[in-house]
Amino acid sequence: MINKSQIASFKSNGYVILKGYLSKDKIKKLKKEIEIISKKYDIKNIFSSQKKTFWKKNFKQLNNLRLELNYKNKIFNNFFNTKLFFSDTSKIKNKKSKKFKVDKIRFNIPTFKNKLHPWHQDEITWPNRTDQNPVTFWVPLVDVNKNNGIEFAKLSKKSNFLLPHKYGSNPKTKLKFATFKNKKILKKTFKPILKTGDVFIFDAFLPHRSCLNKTSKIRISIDTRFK
Ligand SMILES: O=C(O)CCC(=O)C(=O)O
Ligand SMILES: [Fe+2]
Repeated sequence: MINKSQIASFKSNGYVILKGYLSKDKIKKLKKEIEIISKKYDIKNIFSSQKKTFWKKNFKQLNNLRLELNYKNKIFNNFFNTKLFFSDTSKIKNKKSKKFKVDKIRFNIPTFKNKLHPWHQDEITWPNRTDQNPVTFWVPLVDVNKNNGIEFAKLSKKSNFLLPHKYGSNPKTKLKFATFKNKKILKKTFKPILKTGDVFIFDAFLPHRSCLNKTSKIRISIDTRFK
């Protein structure tokens, strides 16, 4: 459960780290499910260290696996509706929370650059649902650090508006790969070190991007949202 000082910190900074927020057991069960479903896609030992050729060879099937987990899996769908996320969002917002239906399972595959999110604010990525200021619960299923995690801007003052973005070059993914026109604000950044069970929550205006995965293991994380 989120405490008062964490709520205060979230409000003044636009983010807060919640240490030991979920049980390790809960995360283990999600990983177990991934391992079970991954067999269907002929992917063995998905959470082990693997050579680059393994990730290359399985790239397509990993994407199919991710899509199944994201959109068709009961256990993950239940996780997207975790009661604790609802109740803590209510506490943060001082009103009854609702689901903001953007839930993603991210596969950050070793050394693959092309699917990584460049610097952005999440507000740009849902043009039909702006001004709702959802809270994102970013949940790593493996330990993360500067070599496989996520990077945030450390601003002198919390941002409350959308900064100018330029769109991605592919019309199909132009919003997904939108990035800041002016990168000067990104002088100071931080990459949280998180253990399984820790959760990072942030608002729609906090600039962030994916770290390149420099390890030999996949980084899987979930981002799920409430308003
Ligand atoms: O997990 C990542 O690498 C980036 C995720 C992201 O941009 C988000 O959760 O909004
Ligand atoms: Fe994002």
